[in-house]
Amino acid sequence: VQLDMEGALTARDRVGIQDFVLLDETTEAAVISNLKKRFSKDLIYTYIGTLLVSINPYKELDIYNKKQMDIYMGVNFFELPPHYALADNAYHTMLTEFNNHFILISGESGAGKTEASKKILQYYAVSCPSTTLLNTVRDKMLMSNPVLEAFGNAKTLKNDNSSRFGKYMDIQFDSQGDAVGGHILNYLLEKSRVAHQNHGERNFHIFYQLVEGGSDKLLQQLGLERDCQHYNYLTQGECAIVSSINDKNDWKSVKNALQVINFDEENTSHLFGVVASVLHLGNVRFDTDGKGHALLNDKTELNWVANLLGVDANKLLEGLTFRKIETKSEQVLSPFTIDHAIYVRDAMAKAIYGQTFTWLVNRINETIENKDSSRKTVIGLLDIYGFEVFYVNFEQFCINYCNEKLQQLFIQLTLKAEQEEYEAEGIEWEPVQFFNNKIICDLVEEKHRGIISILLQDEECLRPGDATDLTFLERLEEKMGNHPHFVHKLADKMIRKTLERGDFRLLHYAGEVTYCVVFLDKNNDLLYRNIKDVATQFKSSLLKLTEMLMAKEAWYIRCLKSNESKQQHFDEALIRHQVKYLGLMEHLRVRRAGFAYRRKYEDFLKYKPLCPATWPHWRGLPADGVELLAQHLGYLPDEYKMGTKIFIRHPRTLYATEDAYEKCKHELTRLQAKYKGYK
Ligand code: AD9
Ligand code: MG
Repeated sequence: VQLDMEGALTARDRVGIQDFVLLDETTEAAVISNLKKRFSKDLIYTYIGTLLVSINPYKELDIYNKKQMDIYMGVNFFELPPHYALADNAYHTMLTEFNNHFILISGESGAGKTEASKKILQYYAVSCPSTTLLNTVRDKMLMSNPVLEAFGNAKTLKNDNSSRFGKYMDIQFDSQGDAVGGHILNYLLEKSRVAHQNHGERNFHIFYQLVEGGSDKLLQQLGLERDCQHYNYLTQGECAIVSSINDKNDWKSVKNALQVINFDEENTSHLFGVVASVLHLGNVRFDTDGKGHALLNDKTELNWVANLLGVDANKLLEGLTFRKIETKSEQVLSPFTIDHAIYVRDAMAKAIYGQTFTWLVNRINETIENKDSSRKTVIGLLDIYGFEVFYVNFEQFCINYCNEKLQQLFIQLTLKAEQEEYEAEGIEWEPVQFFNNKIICDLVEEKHRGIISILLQDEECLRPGDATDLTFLERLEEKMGNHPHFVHKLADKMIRKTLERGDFRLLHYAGEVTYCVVFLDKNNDLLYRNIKDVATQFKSSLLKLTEMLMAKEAWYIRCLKSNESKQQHFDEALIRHQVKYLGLMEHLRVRRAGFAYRRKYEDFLKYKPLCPATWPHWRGLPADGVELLAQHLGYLPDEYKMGTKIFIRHPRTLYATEDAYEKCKHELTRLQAKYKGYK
């Protein structure tokens, strides 16, 4: 990366400005033009104060090497072009203040969240102090990535390596700043992908990796053919082969990674046995008898499933083709129709895969967790599936709801909290208007009135014969009335034309999405119940996540997608849309008018050695001490404000003080050593 010097106008013209706060004008056009200029020079990172904006370059840049990492270690935020400094500053703040942090990485599908989170993890793994023992833990943390991506990522229309689960990873540090362990929380894997993929999309990578890369012996043991086309679950999207993906090579990496994270032979073979069983299950086919009941077409695949999972084949068949009705005195088996049997087969495949994924995360946690009880601080990395407008399935509804919640968290912690703080502190302030998406979060999650509540209440109101998803839709329409973010077919004659029967549309912060209530097929009570359990669990796990994050100090990376075709091209309209909905302009306005840094008086007084004439004899209130100190340090009146703490407008002011303090400390230590020598 070239250093872009803010002072030199020519450099500015050439590579743009590295911090939007320093732009001459805060118009959207100026912001986009700056992003474009930088993008054309491969400068994909730009600051808004301490927030990092990143644009997906869709090409490998030589900026993620050890040399670059070394340059960024321990530097002040604005000394170098935006890159690793955010990760480094979170780390150093954690060390000096001994508190917990998290880095929220957001952006739509394909914007570069997962890549960013991997780069940060690498930075910590490479740059923190290390010992052989710690290196092992770090290798394990790093190697958990290819494994989880193999099982939890897939090619979608938006992204060839799209995360189909949400991931929150805590990296634990001891008081010396050594990365000593980690913990992963996973959120709602998109299990429906196991049994169904849209055109142009694939199942989870691991299936193709196994079929393409597994040895002849392994495939034979698992009863698999070396041909993806042979498997029902791998062919629906009609794109088993993807030019950007090398399944054979990825298979090798995954096998290697599994070894690093302590998967022994037995665990590994168990894991691949389960993966293979899902493929066999997808090929179990049914015929119908004269009465419309499902009959197994051929036993071969079923036997493989039973064999690989270690269950009784007859029991398995019974489960796939009969419903068991239990009364007080007896059990009755009622045969399924073909459709129902297929549904149960797919549900079983999804459940097996979903549980395996959870098991995998637990196993990884066991190997990376640091069990010693000494106090540790953490930096959490949040990389969740991005907002999408493509699908109508229920998981998509949850994914978009999750993105809505994270946007709300961002608003609360930045725009809202920041402005409220100025007001509370009595600091003069021109309020900045912003769109608060709380209204959409409420629409989904509010008690008694939100979509999820209506979904849960619905069961109680269900009468026999009422078994249609449209009753749910009617109740939604009735309850939501004229909510500005809910559109249904009764709302408007114009809309009625574009909305199909059974559809409703949400106006999310990031765009409109049409959902189809077919996902709530109540004829299928298993699916219906399953969805309700998901909805309930997901809502409460998101609540827990936001509570946990609120207790930590936040850093933000906002990822922008440069274009829809995965090319090295800057699509202005697409970028403008993202700049808008991510609230970057509002954030910039707040940052520009505001104070980048604030410190408690007691904390700021640590700089008192810089003013030896006054201290140690001075006695008085901390606020008065800070005022004296600020004057002594030459802070201009416009540069800082005093509330219940000191507010400092530009980071460089604080950094200059910090640098002077470090030098002073160094000098003191030197003198002490010298003095000791004399003694
Ligand atoms: V999703 O919500 O999981 O569908 P992400 O995670 O936002 O999405 P991802 O990080 O997977 O997107 O990036 C998509 C692709 O863009 C990657 O596979 C890379 O090919 C490409 N990419 C993203 N960031 C970079 C980068 N910093 N350098 C080079 C990148 N390529
Ligand atoms: Mg991702």
